[in-house]
Amino acid sequence: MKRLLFTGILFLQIIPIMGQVYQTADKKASITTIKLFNNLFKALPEGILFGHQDDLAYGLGWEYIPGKSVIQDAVGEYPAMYGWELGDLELDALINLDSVPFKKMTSFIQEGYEKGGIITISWHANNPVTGKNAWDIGGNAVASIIPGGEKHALYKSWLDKVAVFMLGLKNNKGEYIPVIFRPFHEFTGNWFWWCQNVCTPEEYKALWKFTFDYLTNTKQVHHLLYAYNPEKFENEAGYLQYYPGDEYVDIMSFDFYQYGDPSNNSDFENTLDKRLGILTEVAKKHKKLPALAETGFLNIPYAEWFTKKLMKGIGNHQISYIHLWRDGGLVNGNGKYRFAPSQDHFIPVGRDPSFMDFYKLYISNKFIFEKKARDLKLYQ
Ligand code: BMA
Repeated sequence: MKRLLFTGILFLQIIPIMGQVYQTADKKASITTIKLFNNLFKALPEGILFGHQDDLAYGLGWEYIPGKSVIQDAVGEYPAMYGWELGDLELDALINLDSVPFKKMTSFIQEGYEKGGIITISWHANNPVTGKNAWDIGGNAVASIIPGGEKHALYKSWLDKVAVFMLGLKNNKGEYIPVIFRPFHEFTGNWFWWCQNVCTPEEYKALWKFTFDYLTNTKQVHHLLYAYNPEKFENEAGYLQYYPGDEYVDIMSFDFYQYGDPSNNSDFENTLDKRLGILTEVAKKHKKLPALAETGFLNIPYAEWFTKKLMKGIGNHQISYIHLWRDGGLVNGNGKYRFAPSQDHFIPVGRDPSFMDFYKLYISNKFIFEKKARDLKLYQ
């Protein structure tokens, strides 16, 4: 009897996760999170999910208009992925560093999820030692917040707030909405207090592991997928230099932007191609999802950037998603810059010259927007 009961319980636990081949880093991840992770692997041959930061909150010349979306304005369909940002949450602020109220952010996350899209969250946390923003690299901040460091207790109090926010993300059935969490990104740069110029690999790994353990084991947050995310790297060893280990990471990604004048060189597409090659190989070996976590060309001054540069660089690499960075909203950015094309009358010379090119990307069938994402039933 006892044995039967035991087998029964075991069986019940196994049924919902049958056919789930890929293990999430959080061994207690919610069923929906495990399903999302595995469905994203299954979706790899279907195309690349297309995302945009702060998409539902604001765009050129508007903010907080219910139902409005930058991508939907451009192509008639919402994106498949919505990115949001936690910076200043740790200070108990009601609005984030880009002027998005956290309460609205929670509703936007629910809205994106109900459309069948996926959610990713970054965190430009303030410098815990100097009290300045994320771009202040002073104070050996990472060494100071890991276990044993002077500001460790402060960092724990910050994670308590992150946990409260994450635990407030529920769907209309009361289940937690899975989130791709991408803290301490672009660490191979030199502009954040967690970057490689001010933080050793050991310190970074200790920070990552502590963050993971604290959120999962202490705070019981079990609906996060963790995205590891350098900026530049030249080979697999370079990519893995700050890697905390397979048991702490679900997604392997990187950020890569276009700078300069792309009309006279092929640097962007060549480097993107090369790095995606390294990424997809290493991700396959480690059974992680490969993704381009941030990309774009500020104001898109090269009208064919989307097809001739971005799509060219991506080529046939199978990655889970790409994510365009945010446009400048009315308050933060003065409505003056953008990463996504726009049909708005705020563009001084009529329709955004890159718009038609973006439309070509949209109809290329290589990318997944709202409708296909919904058809893929990523959470079931
Ligand atoms: C950066 C810029 C900043 C913004 C930050 C966090 O790359 O867009 O303006 O505050 O991301 O979203």
